[in-house]
Amino acid sequence: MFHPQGLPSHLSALDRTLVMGVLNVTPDSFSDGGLFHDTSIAIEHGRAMANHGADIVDIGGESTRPGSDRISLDEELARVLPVVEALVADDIVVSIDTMRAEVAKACVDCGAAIVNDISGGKADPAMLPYVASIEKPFVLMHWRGHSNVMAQLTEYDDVARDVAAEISEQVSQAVHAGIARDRIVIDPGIGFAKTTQQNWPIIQELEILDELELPVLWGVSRKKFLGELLANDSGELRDMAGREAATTALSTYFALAGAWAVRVHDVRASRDAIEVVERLGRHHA
Ligand code: PMM
Repeated sequence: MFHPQGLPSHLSALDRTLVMGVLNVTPDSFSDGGLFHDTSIAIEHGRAMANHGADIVDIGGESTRPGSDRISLDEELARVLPVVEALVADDIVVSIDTMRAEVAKACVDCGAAIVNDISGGKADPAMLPYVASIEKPFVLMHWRGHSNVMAQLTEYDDVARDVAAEISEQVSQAVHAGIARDRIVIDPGIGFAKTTQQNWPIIQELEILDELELPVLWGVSRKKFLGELLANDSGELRDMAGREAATTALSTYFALAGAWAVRVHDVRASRDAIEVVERLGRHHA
């Protein structure tokens, strides 16, 4: 298990896959839409995830649901900042899930420990220079375009290899902008500019990403490709809550493969899965 530089030391000391709990402070996010929009409820939910074993709580204010439009900078800041402040005050390690440098900066200034940019620096030209100016880990996700157009951006020759090559290119740009390579975490962006079926080879051939020799974060929790896998005989997708067991099965698989972290809604289930993997001995699996 290797960690990015700049991680809080109590997390760097852990020799297991980390669990990042998802905290979407959005009225329309696809998986927990609206539930945690209210600031105080969001804060309580973040605390509950920490109590259930989340190593990191990932706070996002902008929905990335397929087809969704962007919100304003002010709206995004108003959603995330009070939640970041409250959880940081509780000594919870917070990552900020944003494509905007200004949001990243405001949250890091309030104590956020990690910047998670689903565009890997491609959406906001100020993001890479900003991240280069701080000493925090940077989660760089594979990204081809905003949520309102990504369904049209799914042409690949060999999806697992193409995604790895495009991530490698994004990493080069980040390094070129001055971000130390050893602070970067990569993420193949499951569900982003991929058809549901295209997600599977990326997961099946996950060793291709290892060639980049960077820590890997996986975000599969409750995503549509699982709903489709578990659809009923009439073709109706499995509902969100009914996708948890499949999510946990994948957390087990990623932990066995030595993933740096999994980004999940049900923190306890994935922590338990990782405990089992550790008890069995990851390296002998
Ligand atoms: N997925 C979503 C949002 N942010 N960040 C990273 N690094 N990786 C992901 O896969 C990812 C993300 C969308 O899912 P959600 O609505 O459940 O948060």
